[in-house]
Amino acid sequence: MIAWVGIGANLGDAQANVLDALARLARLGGSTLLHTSSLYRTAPIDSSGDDYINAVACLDTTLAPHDLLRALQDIEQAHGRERPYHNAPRTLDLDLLLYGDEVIASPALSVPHPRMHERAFVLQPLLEIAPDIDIPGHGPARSFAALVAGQTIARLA
Ligand code: PH2
Ligand code: MG
Ligand code: MG
Repeated sequence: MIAWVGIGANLGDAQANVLDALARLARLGGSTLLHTSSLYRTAPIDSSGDDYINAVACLDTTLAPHDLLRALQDIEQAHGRERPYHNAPRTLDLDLLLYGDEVIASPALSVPHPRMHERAFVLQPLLEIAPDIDIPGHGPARSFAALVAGQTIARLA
Protein backbone atom coordinates (compact mmCIF):
# COMPACT_ATOMS: atom_id res chain seq x y z
CA MET A 1 0.00 0.00 0.00
CA ILE A 2 1.17 3.54 -0.66
CA ALA A 3 0.97 5.67 2.49
CA TRP A 4 1.66 9.38 2.95
CA VAL A 5 3.03 10.73 6.22
CA GLY A 6 3.06 14.32 7.41
CA ILE A 7 6.01 15.33 9.58
CA GLY A 8 6.14 18.40 11.83
CA ALA A 9 8.28 19.76 14.65
CA ASN A 10 8.65 23.08 16.50
CA LEU A 11 10.49 22.20 19.72
CA GLY A 12 14.20 21.59 20.16
CA ASP A 13 16.19 21.35 16.94
CA ALA A 14 13.11 20.99 14.77
CA GLN A 15 15.02 20.59 11.52
CA ALA A 16 17.24 17.85 12.98
CA ASN A 17 14.18 16.11 14.39
CA VAL A 18 12.43 16.09 11.00
CA LEU A 19 15.58 14.81 9.26
CA ASP A 20 15.94 12.06 11.86
CA ALA A 21 12.28 11.12 11.35
CA LEU A 22 12.95 10.74 7.62
CA ALA A 23 15.97 8.56 8.38
CA ARG A 24 13.88 6.40 10.71
CA LEU A 25 11.12 6.09 8.09
CA ALA A 26 13.78 4.92 5.62
CA ARG A 27 14.62 2.08 8.05
CA LEU A 28 11.02 1.17 8.92
CA GLY A 29 10.31 -2.55 8.76
CA GLY A 30 7.98 -3.81 6.05
CA SER A 31 8.22 -0.48 4.27
CA THR A 32 10.19 1.32 1.59
CA LEU A 33 10.59 5.08 1.64
CA LEU A 34 9.73 6.13 -1.93
CA HIS A 35 9.69 9.94 -1.84
CA THR A 36 10.41 12.77 0.56
CA SER A 37 9.50 16.40 0.08
CA SER A 38 11.70 19.36 0.77
CA LEU A 39 11.63 20.77 4.28
CA TYR A 40 9.43 23.82 4.85
CA ARG A 41 9.40 26.49 7.53
CA THR A 42 5.77 27.25 8.43
CA ALA A 43 3.93 29.52 10.84
CA PRO A 44 1.99 27.66 13.56
CA ILE A 45 -1.66 27.05 12.63
CA ASP A 46 -4.00 26.61 15.64
CA SER A 47 -0.82 26.09 17.62
CA SER A 48 1.81 28.18 19.35
CA GLY A 49 5.54 28.54 19.84
CA ASP A 50 8.25 28.71 17.22
CA ASP A 51 7.78 28.22 13.51
CA TYR A 52 7.42 24.59 12.49
CA ILE A 53 9.56 22.57 10.17
CA ASN A 54 7.28 20.39 8.03
CA ALA A 55 7.73 17.75 5.35
CA VAL A 56 5.82 14.88 3.75
CA ALA A 57 7.06 11.35 3.05
CA CYS A 58 5.68 8.59 0.84
CA LEU A 59 6.03 4.96 1.91
CA ASP A 60 5.30 1.72 0.14
CA THR A 61 4.30 -0.40 3.13
CA THR A 62 3.02 -3.84 4.01
CA LEU A 63 1.98 -2.58 7.47
CA ALA A 64 -1.73 -2.38 8.18
CA PRO A 65 -2.91 1.16 8.98
CA HIS A 66 -2.98 0.77 12.75
CA ASP A 67 0.41 -0.97 12.75
CA LEU A 68 1.85 1.88 10.71
CA LEU A 69 0.27 4.36 13.15
CA ARG A 70 1.94 2.56 16.05
CA ALA A 71 5.28 2.65 14.25
CA LEU A 72 4.88 6.41 13.71
CA GLN A 73 4.04 6.88 17.39
CA ASP A 74 7.16 4.91 18.33
CA ILE A 75 9.25 7.39 16.31
CA GLU A 76 7.49 10.29 18.05
CA GLN A 77 8.28 8.70 21.42
CA ALA A 78 11.94 8.27 20.45
CA HIS A 79 11.96 12.07 20.32
CA GLY A 80 10.34 12.40 23.73
CA ARG A 81 6.98 13.55 22.39
CA GLU A 82 4.80 14.96 25.16
CA ARG A 83 1.17 16.01 24.89
CA PRO A 84 0.55 18.53 27.72
CA TYR A 85 -2.44 20.06 25.83
CA HIS A 86 -4.08 20.04 22.41
CA ASN A 87 -1.75 21.14 19.61
CA ALA A 88 1.04 21.97 22.06
CA PRO A 89 4.47 22.63 20.56
CA ARG A 90 6.15 19.30 19.87
CA THR A 91 9.55 17.78 19.23
CA LEU A 92 8.06 15.57 16.54
CA ASP A 93 4.62 14.84 15.07
CA LEU A 94 4.07 12.11 12.50
CA ASP A 95 0.58 11.98 11.00
CA LEU A 96 -0.74 9.28 8.69
CA LEU A 97 -2.27 11.49 6.01
CA LEU A 98 -3.34 8.98 3.38
CA TYR A 99 -3.33 5.19 3.15
CA GLY A 100 -3.93 4.34 -0.47
CA ASP A 101 -7.42 5.56 -1.24
CA GLU A 102 -8.82 4.15 2.00
CA VAL A 103 -11.15 6.03 4.31
CA ILE A 104 -10.62 5.00 7.93
CA ALA A 105 -12.64 6.26 10.89
CA SER A 106 -11.63 4.45 14.06
CA PRO A 107 -11.24 5.94 17.54
CA ALA A 108 -7.45 5.94 17.12
CA LEU A 109 -7.12 6.86 13.47
CA SER A 110 -8.84 9.10 10.92
CA VAL A 111 -7.66 8.81 7.32
CA PRO A 112 -7.54 11.02 5.31
CA HIS A 113 -6.18 13.24 8.05
CA PRO A 114 -9.23 15.43 8.74
CA ARG A 115 -7.69 18.87 8.24
CA MET A 116 -4.98 18.10 5.68
CA HIS A 117 -6.81 19.87 2.84
CA GLU A 118 -6.97 23.08 4.91
CA ARG A 119 -3.27 23.28 5.75
CA ALA A 120 -0.54 24.62 3.53
CA PHE A 121 2.06 22.86 5.72
CA VAL A 122 0.62 19.56 4.46
CA LEU A 123 -0.62 20.47 0.99
CA GLN A 124 2.48 22.23 -0.32
CA PRO A 125 4.98 19.45 0.51
CA LEU A 126 2.47 16.82 -0.61
CA LEU A 127 1.88 18.55 -3.96
CA GLU A 128 5.64 18.91 -4.43
CA ILE A 129 5.99 15.11 -4.62
CA ALA A 130 2.44 14.14 -5.71
CA PRO A 131 0.98 16.94 -7.84
CA ASP A 132 -1.88 14.75 -9.12
CA ILE A 133 -2.90 13.08 -5.86
CA ASP A 134 -6.52 12.86 -4.74
CA ILE A 135 -7.72 13.18 -1.16
CA PRO A 136 -10.50 10.59 -0.75
CA GLY A 137 -13.79 12.34 -0.11
CA HIS A 138 -12.38 15.73 -1.16
CA GLY A 139 -10.95 15.39 -4.67
CA PRO A 140 -7.68 16.66 -6.14
CA ALA A 141 -5.29 17.98 -3.48
CA ARG A 142 -4.25 20.74 -5.85
CA SER A 143 -7.79 22.14 -5.88
CA PHE A 144 -7.22 23.29 -2.26
CA ALA A 145 -3.94 25.10 -2.89
CA ALA A 146 -5.61 28.46 -3.49
CA LEU A 147 -7.60 28.15 -0.24
CA VAL A 148 -4.41 27.93 1.85
CA ALA A 149 -2.45 30.53 -0.10
CA GLY A 150 -2.64 32.98 2.82
CA GLN A 151 -0.74 30.66 5.19
CA THR A 152 2.92 31.44 5.71
CA ILE A 153 5.22 28.75 4.34
CA ALA A 154 8.75 28.84 2.90
CA ARG A 155 10.68 25.99 1.33
CA LEU A 156 14.12 25.58 2.90
CA ALA A 157 17.08 25.73 0.54
N1 PH2 B 1 0.58 20.76 13.39
C1 PH2 B 1 -0.48 20.90 14.15
C2 PH2 B 1 -1.09 22.18 14.44
N2 PH2 B 1 -0.48 23.28 13.78
N3 PH2 B 1 1.13 24.21 12.36
C3 PH2 B 1 2.18 24.06 11.55
N4 PH2 B 1 2.66 25.12 10.93
N5 PH2 B 1 2.75 22.83 11.32
C4 PH2 B 1 2.25 21.71 11.93
O1 PH2 B 1 2.80 20.60 11.71
C5 PH2 B 1 1.14 21.85 12.79
C6 PH2 B 1 0.60 23.13 12.98
C7 PH2 B 1 -1.15 19.72 14.74
O2 PH2 B 1 -0.48 18.58 14.54
MG1 MG C 1 -0.42 16.86 13.32
MG1 MG D 1 -0.21 13.96 15.19
